[in-house]
Amino acid sequence: MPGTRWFSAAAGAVAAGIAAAAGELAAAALSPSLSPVTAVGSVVVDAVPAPVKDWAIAVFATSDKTALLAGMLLLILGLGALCGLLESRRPPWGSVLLASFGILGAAAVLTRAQFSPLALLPPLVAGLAGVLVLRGLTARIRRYGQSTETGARRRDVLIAVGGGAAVAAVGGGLAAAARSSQVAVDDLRANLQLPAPVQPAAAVPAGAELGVPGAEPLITPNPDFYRIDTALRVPLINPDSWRLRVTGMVDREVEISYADLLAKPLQESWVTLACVSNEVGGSLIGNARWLGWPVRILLAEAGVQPGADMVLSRSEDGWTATTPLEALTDPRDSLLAVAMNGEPLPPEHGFPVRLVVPGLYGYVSATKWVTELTVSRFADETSYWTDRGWSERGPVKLSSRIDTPARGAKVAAGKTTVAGVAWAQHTGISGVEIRVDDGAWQDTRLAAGISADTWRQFAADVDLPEGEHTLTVRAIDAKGNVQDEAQRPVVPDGATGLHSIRVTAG
Ligand SMILES: Nc1nc2c(c(=O)[nH]1)N[C@H]1C(S)=C(S)[C@@H](COP(=O)(O)O)O[C@H]1N2
Ligand SMILES: [Mo]
Repeated sequence: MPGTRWFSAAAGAVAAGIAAAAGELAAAALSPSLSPVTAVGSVVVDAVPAPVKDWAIAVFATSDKTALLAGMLLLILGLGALCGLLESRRPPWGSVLLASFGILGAAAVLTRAQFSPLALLPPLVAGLAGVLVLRGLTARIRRYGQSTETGARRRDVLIAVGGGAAVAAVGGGLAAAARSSQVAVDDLRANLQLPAPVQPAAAVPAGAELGVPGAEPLITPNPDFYRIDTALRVPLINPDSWRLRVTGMVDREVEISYADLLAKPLQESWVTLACVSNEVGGSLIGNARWLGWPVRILLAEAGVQPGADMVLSRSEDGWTATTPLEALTDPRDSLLAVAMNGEPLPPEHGFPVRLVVPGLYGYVSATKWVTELTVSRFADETSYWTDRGWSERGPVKLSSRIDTPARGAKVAAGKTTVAGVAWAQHTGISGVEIRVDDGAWQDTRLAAGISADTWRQFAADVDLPEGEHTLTVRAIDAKGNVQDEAQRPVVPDGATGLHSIRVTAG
């Protein structure tokens, strides 16, 4: 039948267009910092030789991205047309080829620094949407090709292909709009000039970083910092329109802008942040240098009224935390933080502003994308996690973790270096001990600490005869409390127990 070939190519292009739009829209919702198209684009940029890359970066870096996007769009539609032709001649190979682009997209996502498991979904959604549309359209074209009443069948095909093209265009437009607001905020963030702290962070003492291979670094690089939140998409907040309001039991409500905040005398401190869901030995903990303004001063400006004992902080996406008032007003310098390790807060860590409270688990204190502080009373209000069975109070528990050797590792018999971290935020660590099997507790070399609010590294050389061994660690805090060895689950207020690992020496 004349024209079926064109129809097949058009059907493939439409299917690919819908696939791309679906993938980008899914990414806008699930993983704004990493979409299938950007992942594939970045892999290509990484793979091409330097001169081409320089050219590509120049194109990317200037605002002339339109040409590049148009090129990618043409490529997607062209490959789609190929899939359409293949599907009409040799089904199901067109669908297989289209699906394989989705899988390639997922593979590209895996290679990126911004990778998160959620970012794998959009390319798979794209592949699935593309295959469904391609199969539906191809079936219609086949019916037209085999039919005698070609007029009605032809109209059917035209409407389906045309409708599909419209869906792809609208979806693509929406995805592009979502993307451009993301890019706008990214640009604003990248071009921010942060003021120098009036009070810089304590210098890291020599010897605080033991540098034992396999152990976590003393300072967690931002891309490696654990991320925990309920936000399905990272809130995109333009710092120019961000406001923080102080409300509730205060003498006067206060509202500050981002510019107001940056104009305050900012200070920097090292704080180890931990999640209440961190299992003994887990990795939901990280240490960073935070730049911010003490919440204490803001609350004093608002004038806290007598009777208040709690501050409810609310984020742009509605999440809430309830923090004991004294943790925000005592000299521990809880911060309204704007920067992490010297750069504006990464979007997923609360850009433009978050709370950082030394000594408390994140769920009762570390509100990201914070927009409101309501001075209140524990008797009057609850928050996101305290409504779900978690404890009202969440002081971080004394704990320690073995980083190296890894669990289940095989090591050479003889001397082995055991190293890791211990923390007792806002109290400080005074010692860490290691035990081999049921032996006596042995002292470890405790690295210098940055402050009582940060974790400390330890290392010890232990002698392991050939065979299987259990290594156990325990910490002692600055008040002399020994880490609790009773095993308790993370609910309702944080796990206890000692971190033990099995290793084989041979
Ligand atoms: N807006 C918002 N802030 C939040 C959360 C959240 O779900 N939403 N989770 C909290 C929890 S439970 C923790 S442990 C810390 C984690 O901070 P991070 O993702 O920067 O490591 O953020 C806290 N702040
Ligand atoms: Mo958490």
